[in-house]
Formats: sequence, structure tokens, C-alpha cells
Amino acid sequence: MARNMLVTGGAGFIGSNFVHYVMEHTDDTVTVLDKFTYAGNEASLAGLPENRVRVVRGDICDGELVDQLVSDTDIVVHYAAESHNDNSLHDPKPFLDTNIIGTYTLLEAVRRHEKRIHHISTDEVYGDLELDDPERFNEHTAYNPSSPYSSTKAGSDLLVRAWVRSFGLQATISNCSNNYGPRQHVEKFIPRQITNILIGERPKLYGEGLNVRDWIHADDHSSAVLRIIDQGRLGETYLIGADGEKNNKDVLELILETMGQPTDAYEHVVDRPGHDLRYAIDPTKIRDELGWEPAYSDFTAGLEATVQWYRDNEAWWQPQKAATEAKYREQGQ
Ligand code: NAD
Ligand code: TDX
Repeated sequence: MARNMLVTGGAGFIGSNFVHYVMEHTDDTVTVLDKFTYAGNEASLAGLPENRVRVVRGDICDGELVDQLVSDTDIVVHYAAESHNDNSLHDPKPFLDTNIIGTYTLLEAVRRHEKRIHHISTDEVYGDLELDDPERFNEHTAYNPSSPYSSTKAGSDLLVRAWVRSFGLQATISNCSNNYGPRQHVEKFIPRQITNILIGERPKLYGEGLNVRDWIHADDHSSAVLRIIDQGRLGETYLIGADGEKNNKDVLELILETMGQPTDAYEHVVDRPGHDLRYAIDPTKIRDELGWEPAYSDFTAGLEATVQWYRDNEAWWQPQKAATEAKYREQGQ
């Protein structure tokens, strides 16, 4: 039976990709609740069927609005967050407001109305790994976040767990690795480098670029979230990853190669303070228990398609580019 989902942060990168994915793969209807911060973009929801997608401009910290929307929904899928580590190092307060208070506000409404929530989180809550550590993060790894961003995400996960245990809240949690794909804000690593090349700026690599991220296509994240919503066990946490470990230097060289540039045509800039060295997800639980498999096994092909998306959609990213680079320049990055 078709459901009505309340998707918070549905105008952001991963949330909007999820809404597109839901439209293509289910009969569900969606209400997007989004504050349209600098990271939300109406254009990311363009072309979706008007009879199945409603967009509400509002803050997840607004208790009255949240209460009303939650009462009308079958399930909340909670993507809304302040999401960028670099921003959190310069101005942490919005991270506490949205990621902690916003999540708390949603949890209370879900509890009052006896609904279900799926909480979207990140592998960054586990801190980082050494490059040669044979272990990867799994559902039992201890929380050890490094940045204001990841500590507020960790805090939000712990709130969900406490609401499950104390109040029997119907909730699931997923912690996913680094996403790439269309509609990602130009502040993030891959789109920043692609769009720098497109405007004739040199890409910027933090430090030596040996830091490893575990890349997954945003559509694979969406298919995993839908699988958890459909088949996941209430109260459980699932880690989502696609065995996509790569260091930043290799990813940057691949972007340069894909875009026909010399592979050394970039600058080293000042490193991020407290920069996590390596993230890596062990996805055994979601694969074995829920039978989920990623569809994008070829990172190079996925990256090429992403480069093409930014080439084809300059009107989407151009309005954000100058301000984003001005902010980075101030920070020496
Ligand atoms: P994003 O910054 O692109 O989008 C966030 C969205 O939330 C924006 O549309 C913004 O307007 C909205 N928002 C922010 N504060 C709000 C508020 N108070 N009320 C309502 N809406 C608000 O982020 P993203 O990269 O799409 O990440 C989405 C979620 O996925 C986050 O919870 C993030 O922690 C998680 N996540 C991201 C990644 C990644 O690689 N980007 C990986 C794992 C998990
Ligand atoms: O210009 C850059 N140069 C660079 O070398 C930028 C913007 C980043 N980097 C490095 C820092 C990281 O090692 O690239 C890597 C990826 O950086 P981000 O895109 O900022 O992502 P990260 O900090 O890894 O966090 C992302 O993945 C986990 C998302 O932003 C989070 O929301 C998610 O939780």
C-alpha cells in the first residue's frame, strides 16, 4: 500500500536524490520539510510529479509545524542536518540547533503520534581508522566523533537510541559512508573540484590527500534506506557502504583525467584541523540480513556520469559557486 513519507531535508543533496528515487521506484507520496538553508535548492526537486510531492518550507526545530506534519504522515525519513565539517569548525551553533534540537523535536512528535522514523546518519560518528587497520566500522564500533559536525550527528543517533529504549519509539538508524552523485553542493570535495575545473580554477587538495573516504553513489544510499524502511527491524542500526575506499589524491587525479586535464594540475592547500584519516564501512549486516546490494560497482563510471551532470547543469550550481569559493579563500582553503 502506498505510504505518505515526511522527508526532512528533502531539498538537499541526498534527500532530493531519495525523493527522486522514491518517485521512480514506489507508489508512495512525499511531503518534503526543508528550511532551505544555503544547502537547500528548489531546483533539486524540479520535474517531480506535483500530485505526489508537496514541499513545505520550514524548520525541524519548529515544534508546532513538526507536530502537525508528523500527525499526517506514515513514516518520517530524517535527512535534514547541517552537513559540512568545514562549516562546523568555523560556526558550530547551527549544527547543535538543527542536528540535536531538530532531531529531538522530530522524535517527540513521532512519539506523541506513535509513528515511525528512519534516522539518517553518517560513518563519521565512529571517528577514524588508521590506513593499515584491517578492521572496518560495524554496528558495534564505539562512537568516537572528531568534529563539531560528527559529534552532533553522534548526539542525534544517541537520542534516537534512547527514545527507542525509554519510550519504545518505532525507529531505525542508518550510518552511511561518503556519497557522490548529482545535486551535491559545491562546497563538498568532488563537486568543488569538478566545478573548479569548469570555471578554470585549480582544484584544491587538503594536505597530502592521503585521507581515505569510502565512496557510495547517492542512489545506492537511497535503495538501502528504502530496503531498511521496508524490511529493517525496529530499533536496529544498519551501516551502509559499497566497498568504495579511495584516497583523496586518487579521486582528484581521476576527476582531472576524466575532464581531460593533466593529473597534477591542482594545488595543495592548508589541511582541515582534526582531519579524519580514514573511514571504511563493513556492510555485512545490511547485505546478509536484508539482501541489499549496491547497483553502482564501477566508481569511474559513476564519477564520469557525475562530471557530466555538472557539465549539463551549470544553472544549478553556478549561483552558489562564487560565495562558496570566497568562504574557502578566507579560510586559506
Ligand atoms: P545537505 O547539506 O546537502 O542538505 C541538508 C538539507 O537539510 C538542506 O536542504 C537544508 O536546507 C536542510 N536543512 C538544514 N537545516 C534544516 C532545518 N533546521 N530544518 C529543515 N531543513 C533543514 O546534506 P546531505 O549531504 O544531503 O546530507 C543529508 C543527510 O545525510 C545528513 O543527515 C547527513 O548527516 C547524512 N549523511 C551525509 C553523507 C554525505 O556524504 N553527504 C554521508 C552520510 C550521511
Ligand atoms: O576542497 C576540498 N579538498 C579536500 O581535500 C574539500 C572540500 C575536501 N577535501 C577533503 C576532505 C575530506 O578528506 O576531501 C574529503 C571529503 O571532504 P568532504 O566532501 O567535505 O566530506 P567529509 O568531510 O568526508 O564528510 C562527508 O561525508 C560524510 C559529508 O560532508 C558528511 O555530511 C558525511 O557525514
